[in-house]
Amino acid sequence: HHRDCRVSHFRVMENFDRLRYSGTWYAVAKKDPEGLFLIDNVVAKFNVEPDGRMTATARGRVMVFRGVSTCADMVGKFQETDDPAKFRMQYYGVLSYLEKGLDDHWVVDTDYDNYAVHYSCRELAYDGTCLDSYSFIFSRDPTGLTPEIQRIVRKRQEELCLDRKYRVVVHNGDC
Ligand code: ODT
Repeated sequence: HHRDCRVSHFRVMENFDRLRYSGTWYAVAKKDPEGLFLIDNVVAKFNVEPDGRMTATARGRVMVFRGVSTCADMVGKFQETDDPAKFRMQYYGVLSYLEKGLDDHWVVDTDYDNYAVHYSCRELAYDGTCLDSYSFIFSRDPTGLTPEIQRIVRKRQEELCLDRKYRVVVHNGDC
């Protein structure tokens, strides 16, 4: 059969609970967008502010310009949409020369305690598929995911039409 790769048909987390999602997540795999930014040692910390809004910080090694990398702290604010698992992420670097922007930020799947699958499409094609996406696989444990959870994650990667597009994100203490 033919897989449905239209972004608007991708399933996301049902009844997403931002409080259970908060805390530290280690990126263990990533599908890069065009013009890679976050390279490795990526750690994201999600918070729920007193007013209920979700925010996050991310630290990691980033590409500053072609071939030059540095460790950076990024800050993100999340705007809500009609779907509780689909946000718009407004982000900027603590240092002005770092990337800034507004991206989709979808929580595709999570069990809150072990893994999370994130997805962002930056540019849609005429047919509703994605021309430029990035996606993070997050783990609560920096050493990785169990084989059982890896099976779930692989399924989600296929459903996002991104199977075999991911690379491993190393954590070696560089940042
Ligand atoms: O790495 C890339 O190539 C694209 C990513 C650019 C946006 C990074 C900005 C992060 C802002 C702080 C947010 C933290 C949480 C992020 C979780 C996942 C998506 C980046």
